[in-house]
Amino acid sequence: MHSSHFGAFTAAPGDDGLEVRPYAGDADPSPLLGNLDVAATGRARVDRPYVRRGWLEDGPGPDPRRGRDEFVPMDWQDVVPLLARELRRVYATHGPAAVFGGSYGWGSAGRFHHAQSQVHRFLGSLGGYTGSVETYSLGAGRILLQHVVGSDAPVSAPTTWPVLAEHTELFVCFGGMPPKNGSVNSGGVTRHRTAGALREARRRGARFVLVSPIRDDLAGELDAEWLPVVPATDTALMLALAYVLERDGLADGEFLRRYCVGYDRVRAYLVGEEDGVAKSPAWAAQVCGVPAEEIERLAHRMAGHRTLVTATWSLQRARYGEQPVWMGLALAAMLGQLGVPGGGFGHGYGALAGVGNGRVPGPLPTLPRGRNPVGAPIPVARVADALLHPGEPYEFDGERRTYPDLRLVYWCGGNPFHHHQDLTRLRRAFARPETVVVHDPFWTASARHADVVLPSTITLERDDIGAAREDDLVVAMHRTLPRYGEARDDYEIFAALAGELGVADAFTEGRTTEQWLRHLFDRWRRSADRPEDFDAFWSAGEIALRAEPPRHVLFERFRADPDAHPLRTPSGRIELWSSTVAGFGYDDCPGHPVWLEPEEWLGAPAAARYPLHLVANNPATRLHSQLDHGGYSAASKVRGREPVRMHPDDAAARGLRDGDVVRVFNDRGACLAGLVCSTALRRGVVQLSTGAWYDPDADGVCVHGNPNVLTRDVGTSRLAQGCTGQHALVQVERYPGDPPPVTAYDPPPGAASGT
Ligand SMILES: Nc1nc2c(c(=O)[nH]1)N[C@H]1C(S)=C(S)[C@@H](COP(=O)(O)OP(=O)(O)OC[C@H]3O[C@@H](n4cnc5c(=O)[nH]c(N)nc54)[C@H](O)[C@@H]3O)O[C@H]1N2
Ligand SMILES: Nc1nc2c(c(=O)[nH]1)N[C@H]1C(S)=C(S)[C@@H](COP(=O)(O)OP(=O)(O)OC[C@H]3O[C@@H](n4cnc5c(=O)[nH]c(N)nc54)[C@H](O)[C@@H]3O)O[C@H]1N2
Ligand SMILES: [Mo]
Repeated sequence: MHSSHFGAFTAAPGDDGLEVRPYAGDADPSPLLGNLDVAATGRARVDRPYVRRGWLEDGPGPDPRRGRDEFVPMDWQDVVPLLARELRRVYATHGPAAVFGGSYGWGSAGRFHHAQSQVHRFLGSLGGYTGSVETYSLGAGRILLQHVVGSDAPVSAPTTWPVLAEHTELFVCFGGMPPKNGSVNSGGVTRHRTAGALREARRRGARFVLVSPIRDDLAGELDAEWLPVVPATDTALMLALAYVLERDGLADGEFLRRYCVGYDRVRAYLVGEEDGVAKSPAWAAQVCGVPAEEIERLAHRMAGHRTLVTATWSLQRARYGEQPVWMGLALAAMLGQLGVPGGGFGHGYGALAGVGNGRVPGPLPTLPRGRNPVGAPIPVARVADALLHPGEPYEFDGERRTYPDLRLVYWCGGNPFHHHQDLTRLRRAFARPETVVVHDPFWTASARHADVVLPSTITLERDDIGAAREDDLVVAMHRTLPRYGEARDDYEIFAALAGELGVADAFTEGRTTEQWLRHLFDRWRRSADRPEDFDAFWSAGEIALRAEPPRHVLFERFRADPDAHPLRTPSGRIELWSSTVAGFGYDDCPGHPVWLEPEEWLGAPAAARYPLHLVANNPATRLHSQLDHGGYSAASKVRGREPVRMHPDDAAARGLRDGDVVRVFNDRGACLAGLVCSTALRRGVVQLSTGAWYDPDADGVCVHGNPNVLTRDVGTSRLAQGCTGQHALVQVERYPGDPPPVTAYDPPPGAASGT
């Protein structure tokens, strides 16, 4: 057995590369397994340690050549003392806060070789590091929910699938529940249940409303009614639905009085007492493009049925992303069905396979991350700001903070040149530190922008234990492939560095990898009170933690008795108006949900020059940037470029045809992509998913199709400072002449090419 973020499987080297068979117990295995074919090849792999020539010859220091320089091959025996010396210098001269070890990223499944835990333990053993908080996934949603319901329960403990499948009559899905996304779960997923649960609900007679600019955000078999909303305007639509409920006496006054605070403020805003604008269907229709009559009708349907309001995480991965989450919750509160089986609110159903599967009780076998005495982590998506503006102040969740002075960046298990916005700016930011270290199995753009590149093994090249919070099994991840080239496990790399730096005992605790696996297993077994022993587990390949997801209803206890089970908010109630948030005085996130016009949407002045709204969503054919050169991802490319989808009318207006190589651009940058015409898109909207490996030409144009050259590097608001990468305004035109070759998977100058 083995495990990945997109499913468990068995694999063996075969005649045509790696032969992969999905785990037999998985009724709905992920097509992303189709990218593993390249795992047995050396394509795009880092074969040995490398050091950037400019850094080697001129020493550490800010350097605009990062990402354009050539590399010098090194032996492990030379690179380990070299890097150890540099770490010693930086810690001694600048202290631990000067080391950025946030190292955001998904890495691979597997609890011991979890790259971020490894790098955090290692840097912790050296005295600590500046870390990061929150995620690119749902930074705004989680921080907002902490304030308004006192926890992230709508994300981490939402009503589970069996309950929805049985009780929900109407699913109103803002952003849908994209089938492509349910295939993935952080830490692994052995049984994919999302599609099956939705099918069951449909069979029972549940109806679905999809509110999204893109039709395929819900499975076709669910027969959804599609409301092709203008991107970034969901809050306006939600406000108008709420307005109708209020106007027509359909709001549940009893629920709002007993379980919520601040509805009077929301009501005043809805009816126009606050700002003179009634948030009527006619008002919203002008903003969101959904006709007023349809808004009226939907509001009445919602009030007349057991209704689940669900919002994808994409809604909050955009400017003012706090608002649709808050307003979605407020809308559900007005329906009075929070805490009722099948009704209420969810945030992120379908975003990950685990959402709605319920949590397994008790601990999991995980590697302790160790201590980090350095406080004041940065909000994760503010990394370029931190590098570019050391010592400058910024606002975050009610605090005024100062960016640290970062001198060394250490990344292990993430790909910032995949996940961050405005990559041209990120390049400038990466020119600032004195040293950048990256561990990765592959020559990613982040590795290319490093000074020291250390080749990690891939998960198939090592033994590990797989487990995830919302999954049914603990998986024995058996080593399947020999190591490529001179790749080493991150653990071994850190152990060697720790030895050189005199902290071996603190880091390794004297254990080999195998001893660690047994140790983590035994510790888990004791605390979870399990009978199995390691050897039996290892040969069986799996341990079942449960057979089925539990039946759980969000806010059920709170509903039963809000005095005995108050929420962890200042009022103990759902805060539709938050005195805490209001007290921060942020005009970009005031005290109750509001419609705020983002700088980039189809109604903004900027749309005169860039009239298309880009949806840069998570990719259907891979996990982020991982295995972009794998078979399933490669098959989706158009003339070697990432597909950009567009409505045929928008294409015709530009004289474009299916299969054209096009240039997608705005003031921040440009990329090439391959055109796919599709009526699944609302007119005026184009979709270019994330994850094509960044491949900048001399002018910084990504010739492969990474949308993060186009997105804007700005926080959701001063409250959450979340990632806003989902949206940008762009224009699209035909690329004249022969497009340049894509070289993203070829090694950089000086490095050997894998086979
Ligand atoms: N425009 C835009 N941008 C976005 C988003 C968006 O919606 N729009 N979505 C955002 C979201 S939600 C997320 S979560 C981020 C994801 O961003 P990331 O998590 O950074 O993306 P991955 O491609 O998964 O990067 C993981 C890296 O770890 C490496 N790796 C795998 N296994 C190992 C290992 O064992 N050891 C080491 N050292 N490395 C390993 C992989 O090769 C890969 O380079 O992207 C964000 N970026
Ligand atoms: N196959 C695959 N699955 C994944 C991932 C992956 O890389 N590949 N990444 C995983 C990760 S880390 C995360 S965080 C989740 C992310 O989960 P989400 O954030 O939910 O995923 P996205 O695909 O970015 O966006 C979902 C859909 O929202 C719609 N949308 C965009 N903007 C708007 C808007 O303004 N209004 C409305 N109503 N809809 C909008 C888009 O059409 C898009 O397809 O996905 C996870 N699942
Ligand atoms: Mo994410």
